Amino acid sequence: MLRYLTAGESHGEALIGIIEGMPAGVPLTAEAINEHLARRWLGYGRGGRSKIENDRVHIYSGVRFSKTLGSPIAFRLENAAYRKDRSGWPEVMAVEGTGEDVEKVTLPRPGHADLVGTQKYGFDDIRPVIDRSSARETAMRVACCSVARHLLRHFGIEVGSHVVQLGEVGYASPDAWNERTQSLLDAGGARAVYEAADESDVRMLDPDLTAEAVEHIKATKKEGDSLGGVYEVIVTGVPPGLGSYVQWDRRLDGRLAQAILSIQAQKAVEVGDGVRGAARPGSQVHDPIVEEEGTFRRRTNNAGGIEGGISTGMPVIVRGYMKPIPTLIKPLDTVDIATGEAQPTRYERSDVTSVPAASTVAEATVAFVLANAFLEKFGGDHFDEMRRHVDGGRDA
Ligand code: EPS
Repeated sequence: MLRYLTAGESHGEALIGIIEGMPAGVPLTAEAINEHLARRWLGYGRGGRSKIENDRVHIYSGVRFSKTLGSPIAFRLENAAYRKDRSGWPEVMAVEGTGEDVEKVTLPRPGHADLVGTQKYGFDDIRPVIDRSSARETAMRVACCSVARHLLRHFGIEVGSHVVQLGEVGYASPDAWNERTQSLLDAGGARAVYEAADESDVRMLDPDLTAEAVEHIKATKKEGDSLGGVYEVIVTGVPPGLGSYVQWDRRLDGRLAQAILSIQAQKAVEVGDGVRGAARPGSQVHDPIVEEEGTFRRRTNNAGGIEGGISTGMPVIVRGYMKPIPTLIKPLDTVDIATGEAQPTRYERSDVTSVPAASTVAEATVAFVLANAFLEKFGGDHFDEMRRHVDGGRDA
């Protein structure tokens, strides 16, 4: 089983991650991970921090001569913001000392972890909550999960995503983008989808919607506000039989939903046409089964590639819904935790939207879940052993 842990504060020295459970002998380089770290910074609407960071992972263990060893893989990612001249972060985030001279943050932002986190851990300063609950953590998550993603790639499984709604700008319904994604999937699987989305300033496949979304972000920025949105993650090359209906925590759809909702600011998940399907009669929802060239197929894929918590062999499709970022320029009502006085929130550097970034983080977390389900079925201690298991499974 694959598992990973991340550590690090947004304005601390660095982010640290460990992923364990990779078979030995899998080709892996830092460059393969850095590619996805760079993609996480894509998207119009990011704030000043995007000009400071240049995320490049340093691998400390678990890889030798560009191949995994089966041992834990340890990563480090620098926070360039910490090292920036006169940033003040080394003092604010000092590991030792009393912090007497450091100004406390006492105005919790509505919608953020600020208030609940401060209450839960008994702080009189919101800074530690801000720094660990920050989506900066997703940089290390992407690094760890990209290892899983590369394992899948060796078995022809690709994960891609595109944004389908940004604030109020979006497609009328999935029918409006399905044709576009289908032609990309036919041409090059989910990889073709993410590569096409990466060309757009907001990771939307439609150029007109891209232009509209950029204008929407600009106008929202002027208002001092923030935007959420929706993205779709598609996985191609998934063999049938991953996950199971026999126990709640083995259901693939449930595991994917948890992975998406574990990403900061995600509030809802949809598998296949889940939301639309809830309003339709069953005869219009369930994918008819047909026999083609000696195998079973579904004529449609409303189920998003999962039936009974098990992959069907059709593309896996999940959508994530992100709320607007809770750090706004426009003040919101709050209460000072030091004095109990009603106050407006204070301006802090932030992004207007990070839906395009969230879509790439979702790709990574979805890859992690699928790689785990893949290892459960076809796992081995070495890459070659896995390949034998996969070949055997294919024959079966
Ligand atoms: C974030 C606030 C911003 C974002 C950050 C997440 O950082 P800062 O407060 O330093 O301007 O840029 O995202 C990242 C640093 C990143 O790597 O994605 C927040 O409060 O969640």
